[in-house]
Amino acid sequence: MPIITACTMDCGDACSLLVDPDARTVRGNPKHPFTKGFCCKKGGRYFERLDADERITTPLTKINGRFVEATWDEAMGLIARRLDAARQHPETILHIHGHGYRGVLAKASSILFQALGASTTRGALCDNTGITASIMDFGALDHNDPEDILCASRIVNWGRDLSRCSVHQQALTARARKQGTEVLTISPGGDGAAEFSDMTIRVRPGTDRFLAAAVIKLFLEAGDLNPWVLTRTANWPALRGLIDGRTFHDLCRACDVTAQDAETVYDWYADPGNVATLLGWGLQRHVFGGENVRFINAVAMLSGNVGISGGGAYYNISSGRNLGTWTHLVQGGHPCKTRRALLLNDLGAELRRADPPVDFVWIDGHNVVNQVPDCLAAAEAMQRPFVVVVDGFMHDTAMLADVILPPAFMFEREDVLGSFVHNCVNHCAAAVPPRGLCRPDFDIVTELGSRLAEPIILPDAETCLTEGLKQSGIALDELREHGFVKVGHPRVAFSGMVFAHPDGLYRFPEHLSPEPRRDQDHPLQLLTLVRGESLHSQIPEADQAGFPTVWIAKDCPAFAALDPARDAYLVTPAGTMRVEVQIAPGLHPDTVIMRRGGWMKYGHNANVIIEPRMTDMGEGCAYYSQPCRLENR
Ligand SMILES: Nc1nc2c(c(=O)[nH]1)N[C@H]1C(S)=C(S)[C@@H](COP(=O)(O)OP(=O)(O)OC[C@H]3O[C@@H](n4cnc5c(=O)[nH]c(N)nc54)[C@H](O)[C@@H]3O)O[C@H]1N2
Ligand SMILES: Nc1nc2c(c(=O)[nH]1)N[C@H]1C(S)=C(S)[C@@H](COP(=O)(O)OP(=O)(O)OC[C@H]3O[C@@H](n4cnc5c(=O)[nH]c(N)nc54)[C@H](O)[C@@H]3O)O[C@H]1N2
Ligand SMILES: [Mo]
Repeated sequence: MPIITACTMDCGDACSLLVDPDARTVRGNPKHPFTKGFCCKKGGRYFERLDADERITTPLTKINGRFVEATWDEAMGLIARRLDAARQHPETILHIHGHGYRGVLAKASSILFQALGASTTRGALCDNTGITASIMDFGALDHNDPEDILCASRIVNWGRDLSRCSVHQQALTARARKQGTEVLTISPGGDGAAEFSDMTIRVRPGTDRFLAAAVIKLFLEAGDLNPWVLTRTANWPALRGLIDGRTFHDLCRACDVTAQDAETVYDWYADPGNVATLLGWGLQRHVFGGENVRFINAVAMLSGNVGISGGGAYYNISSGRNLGTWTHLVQGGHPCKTRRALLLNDLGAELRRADPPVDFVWIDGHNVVNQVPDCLAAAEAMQRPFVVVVDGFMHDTAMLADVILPPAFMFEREDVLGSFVHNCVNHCAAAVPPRGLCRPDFDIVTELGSRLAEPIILPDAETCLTEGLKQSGIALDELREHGFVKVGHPRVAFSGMVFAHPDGLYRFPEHLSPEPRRDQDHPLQLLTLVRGESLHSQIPEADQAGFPTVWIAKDCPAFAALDPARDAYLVTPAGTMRVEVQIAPGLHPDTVIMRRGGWMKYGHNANVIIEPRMTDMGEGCAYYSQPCRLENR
């Protein structure tokens, strides 16, 4: 009998899944309104990860530079002693938590270290730039129900890699197309988007704000802006001033599109019928990523496509919006009001500078040393403190640990979670027992709290789950039985163009920043994009043989200059990597694509040569503004 469970990986599709514990197979739950009976490659092959030979299934402690097996009692005793010592000065404790596993119980480590008053991280590697931008525009993070896209006459897929990052949104788009909805994709190209689009437009990466501004310019020139829409906005004169100050051709040149392409985008928004806009997360991983998002939202707004069915600007919703917290049920601890927070984007330098220095680090759900820019600096800085990593693989972060604790992964432990795309709360059931000595993170954290000299006592898991579900009125038993509950929200966000700012009005961006000048020695731009078959760095080690591949277009200047008979290197101001070069038809000529998540120990991690660069909003990470070149050596 298949068991209904759910994926807890960091992905907006957040699938409800049917797991056959005997056959060890996974498929999508046909009853779930978003999953609709199928799942992606990374979820479908998750048992490969659970059953992998290289999985760590016993606690390990490092002795004289080598990992040796330990009992849970030994490992936890050692950690509790080190934590008790560091607790004299709580800011010397650092907690680093990623979104490697999501859920209500998954919050346990953050809640424990908050109760300890430990240092934490600030800024974000993922989507915070676009979130900040969207909140500045709309006053809150919200979008129409994902299914409402079926009511659109046209869809503008502005930079989402649907076939890799969201197969369910891809399926919805395909359904819409069957009904006659047309799809336009705007991206740097080379992504295969033509397969699910009626039309594609290639933009210079990082510069979408200029394309959006050119479209607004055409609206102004045509004089067809809806006066009522303008009454729903607070600062139209400021945006208008920005657009008036630039020529249409300068705007097109800045984003490297033809006048005809910009006119096409204008037609898509200006023609009769409603237009839904999907905003990708890639376009905000640039130094002006926040402005990019704000200008795209502005096009959706000005064309009258916000607050209506079949329209809307889809960035994300908050995955926590349908769930509550259980922090208030914790006993013990004296959390400080203001915790020290180290900037994630430049973690190595932040750790080096930290005063008082960090003595104890707890890392869970995050291959952080692999994923931050300048990851060699992060690795170096991790040598000093006592480091505990809760993870099941010997990746770049785990290798630096003093103690590795093996967690039970999804399907092996229970949790409940939401999505940053749809409004279902899913139940992740423990469908199979944990392998070896692996234990749920919640149990590990609970035990750690209770072992401290001054204990911190967490409520039991049942209480936490019940508390987390209270706000949406979901009964845990009902959720356990059905596997998911859809939480009611208005189908249309910001209906009637009433926004969440106190005055109910929309806010336009008030700056249009020039794109930084290209460095002559590094004329290309490195995009480190997601791979379809795995999530971030959760890549089987066997797949990381040889040299990593990069893709360029045939009209990239490096293509003619490279001698295929000689070794190729990817070079940035931060360093050099040996690579294999392949062709991606349709890719912007100044762009190099590498699929992200490869490990340092195999020479596959681009973050070794990516410099820390901040985005304009939300302390995000501008990975994709990395200048580079390709050369033979
Ligand atoms: N299979 C798989 N799915 C995933 C993940 C994964 O690792 N693997 N990760 C999950 C997570 S945490 C996230 S954040 C999302 C990421 O999902 P996405 O944001 O979709 O992924 P990216 O590959 O970062 O970027 C998407 C697209 O943005 C385009 N792009 C880059 N720069 C620009 C630009 O300046 N303008 C425009 N218009 N387009 C641009 C690229 O062509 C790329 O195809 O996916 C989630 N889903
Ligand atoms: N160059 C470059 N780097 C990037 C990006 C980029 O665009 N370019 N994008 C960034 C983005 S969008 C993101 S979201 C981050 C992702 O960065 P991370 O959050 O570090 O992502 P993963 O590599 O998936 O690592 C998650 C880890 O969680 C572990 N894990 C899974 N389940 C559990 C569990 O139940 N318990 C515990 N304790 N651990 C578990 C996995 O084994 C894995 O090692 O990377 C960022 N890194
Ligand atoms: Mo992400």
